[in-house]
Amino acid sequence: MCFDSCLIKARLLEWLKSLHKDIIIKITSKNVIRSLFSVLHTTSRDMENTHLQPDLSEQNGSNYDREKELIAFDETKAGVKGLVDAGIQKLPSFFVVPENEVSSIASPKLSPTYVQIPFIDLKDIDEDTDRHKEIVEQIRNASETWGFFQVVNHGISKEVMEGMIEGVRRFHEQPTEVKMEYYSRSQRKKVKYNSNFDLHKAKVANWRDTLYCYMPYGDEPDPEELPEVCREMSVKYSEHARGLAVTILQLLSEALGLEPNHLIDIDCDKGLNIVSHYYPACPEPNRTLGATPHKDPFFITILMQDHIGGLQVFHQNQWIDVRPLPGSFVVNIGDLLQLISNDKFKSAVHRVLASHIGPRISVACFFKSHLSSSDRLYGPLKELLSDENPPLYRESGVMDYLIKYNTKGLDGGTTTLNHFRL
Ligand SMILES: O=C(O)CCC(=O)C(=O)O
Repeated sequence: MCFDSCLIKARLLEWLKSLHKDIIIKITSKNVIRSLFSVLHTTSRDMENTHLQPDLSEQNGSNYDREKELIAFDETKAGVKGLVDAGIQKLPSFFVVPENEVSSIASPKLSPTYVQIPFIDLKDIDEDTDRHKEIVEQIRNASETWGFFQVVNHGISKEVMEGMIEGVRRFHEQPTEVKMEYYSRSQRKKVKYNSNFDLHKAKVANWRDTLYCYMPYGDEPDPEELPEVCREMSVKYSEHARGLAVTILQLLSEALGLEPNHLIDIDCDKGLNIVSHYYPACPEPNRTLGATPHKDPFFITILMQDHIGGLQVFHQNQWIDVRPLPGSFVVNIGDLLQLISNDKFKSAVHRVLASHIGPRISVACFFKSHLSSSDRLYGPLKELLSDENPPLYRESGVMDYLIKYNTKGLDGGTTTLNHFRL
């Protein structure tokens, strides 16, 4: 048996013991994770039946050591998928949202069908001047009112989109012993995987695991650094996503009344983070979230989601479902674009619901400037300012912005922008 799986065994055992102090577990099975968690499941159910055992998710009493539990979970390097594979039926308490927030998760999932994020068809964008103007107008309207829109006829083929989703699935579904080689929280690693980037900062953990590939323009990782199971697709997908980002940033520049290349010229597309999420089916979806409400910190996000659904945007005081539309991308405005547009464009709060159905897979491409090669400061664009429209923010480097954003982790959508407001 390999060292890694012994380590997983030992850590899971320790964790289980800390949860169920009365259990003595003898490790005999090869399939350690599954058997250990079966014990957890069976024991917690049996004990519940005999009213002997407190609810695992309610261990907020004086004996509950949250940080210890987080560390034990992190050290398994198996992520949320590891818990699900092990047959867990009750959520560890660090995944459980506070009681006062449960109603918004458990309430009927579907928002009214007549309220949808704007849908923009990019067909003929370069063929016809009137059509081009119409699309710019739609993008302006969507960015001012929703901060979210969906695009179709964007030029990226179904094969590339499905190939990337499959590559992400292959990565997350390979044996833990293989996947754990990538498990890391180091800021320096361009390619890594973990569960909850903000595990030790956020109030509640999310029901998802994530693979991160930082692919800045001209400084991409050596392809050998990318996981073999999704290497080819990640490279191909990054090229296509970058092309689409250029188109969208040109349209956004025009929508701000600027030259088409304005946002490209100030490097809004140079740093690309491809963040590939895997949301396993959840045994108690009404008690946790796939992603806590948040705003994205960067300029724009281009998101591809599979057919499962669960993404919601907070609009006019209600959660609106972003329904999966085959072949489409979701585009949203990030905080930094809100800042440089001097609040003309909106960075909107969004979240992902957990579900009994899964896994759900999504791939978010975050566009920012390349952190290590740019010391550019970003403030409200001078071309947009006037006596009637004075600057609302002070200038900030992207790194400063991210440090501020990351100190809290996903935090329910309270805005980092306020720190930079004049
Ligand atoms: O998975 C999704 O649909 C959304 C992901 C997201 O909001 C994020 O990565 O910031």
